[in-house]
Amino acid sequence: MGSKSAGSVNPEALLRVMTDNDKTIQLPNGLSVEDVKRMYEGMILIRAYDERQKNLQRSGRIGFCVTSTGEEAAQVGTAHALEANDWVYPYYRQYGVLLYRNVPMEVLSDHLYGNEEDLAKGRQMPAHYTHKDTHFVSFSSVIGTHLTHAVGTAMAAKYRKDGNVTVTYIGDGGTSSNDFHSSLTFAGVFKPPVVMFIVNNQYAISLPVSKQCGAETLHAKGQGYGVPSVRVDGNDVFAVYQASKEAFARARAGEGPTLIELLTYRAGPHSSSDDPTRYRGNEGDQWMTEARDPILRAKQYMQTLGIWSEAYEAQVWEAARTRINLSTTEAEKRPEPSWASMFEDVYAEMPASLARQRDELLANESSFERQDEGEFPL
Ligand SMILES: Cc1ncc(C[n+]2csc(CCOP(=O)(O)OP(=O)(O)O)c2C)c(N)n1
Repeated sequence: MGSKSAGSVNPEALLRVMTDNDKTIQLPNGLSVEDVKRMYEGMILIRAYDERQKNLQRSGRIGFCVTSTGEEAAQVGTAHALEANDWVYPYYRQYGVLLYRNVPMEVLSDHLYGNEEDLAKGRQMPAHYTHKDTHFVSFSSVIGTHLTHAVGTAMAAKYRKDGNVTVTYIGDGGTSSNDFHSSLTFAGVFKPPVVMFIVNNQYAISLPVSKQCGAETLHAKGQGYGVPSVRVDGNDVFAVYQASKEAFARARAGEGPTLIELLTYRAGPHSSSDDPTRYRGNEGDQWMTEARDPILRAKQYMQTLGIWSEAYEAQVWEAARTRINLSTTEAEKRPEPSWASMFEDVYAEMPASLARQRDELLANESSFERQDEGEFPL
């Protein structure tokens, strides 16, 4: 890792495996050709999912969506290094990590529609995915609050000595939140097995990083808390994997937390309610090139290795699109959650006052109209 000591932060240092001119790179330790293909296919699945989400939203079939186009490596590179029982505290842009953990596609599609099979029962905003079986914890829209929960979960793993690592992700904007400070303060002192990824996609909605923070890099923030930190080319899937693997190994060995800044770019809008051309023109197009797009960069590397072909590419896209389209088509047919479900999961035994309200609502259901959610504000 570039910087193991919290005392040294070099703003020039950026961990990269795929360089601009040299396509004869050495794969990080332990990565096989099968791994490379799995990572590549994982990135394409995210992009295909985004393509579908966008189309569904623009044609009025879902209310809102969040995409992560251009940030696929910052998800897949981390997910490939995780063990099955590790805990994940994402924010709204890491559904690619969930996909990479082989959850059924329905988990994502049902949530997109907020239908009766949605694991959040339609009570969360879209893009607040959750999946208990893979330790993928639901996100609170209040930016940063999940960071302290992640550190707490890692603290529990330390007490239990169960060997699990907790990872959490926060955007560049989120590093200005109070909870970023609280979580790093605690992590620096008690040294639980937690790895915090700053997904520096260079914007917090319309605000560029230069207007969010006076420091030259965001990984520099780790130094003040005594947390070792490293800055990584977040569009280089192999570098992201290498930094993640090293940090997870340190955490499992009892050596405590790591802060990893993944430098990437949000090529699309903040959400389906945003129009980035209004604050940055066509800047985003410059990040979808062979030199910068994480998928195109990995593809060039695979071409050099002789493990990429047009037929392979077509087959990977076809499989991804078919899987996603079948699943979203089914999700669209499922009914919305029942009104009675609003009253569930609050108390182990429903108090009589709540039961009365539920019965009254159900007795008068036909006199209420369901409201379309319309445009979301974010
Ligand atoms: C505490 C809080 N403040 C403001 C918001 C509104 N908000 C939602 S997303 C967002 C931008 C977050 O940007 P960043 O952390 O860089 O992540 P990105 O969306 O770029 O991936 C803001 C300001 C919020 N949800 N919570």
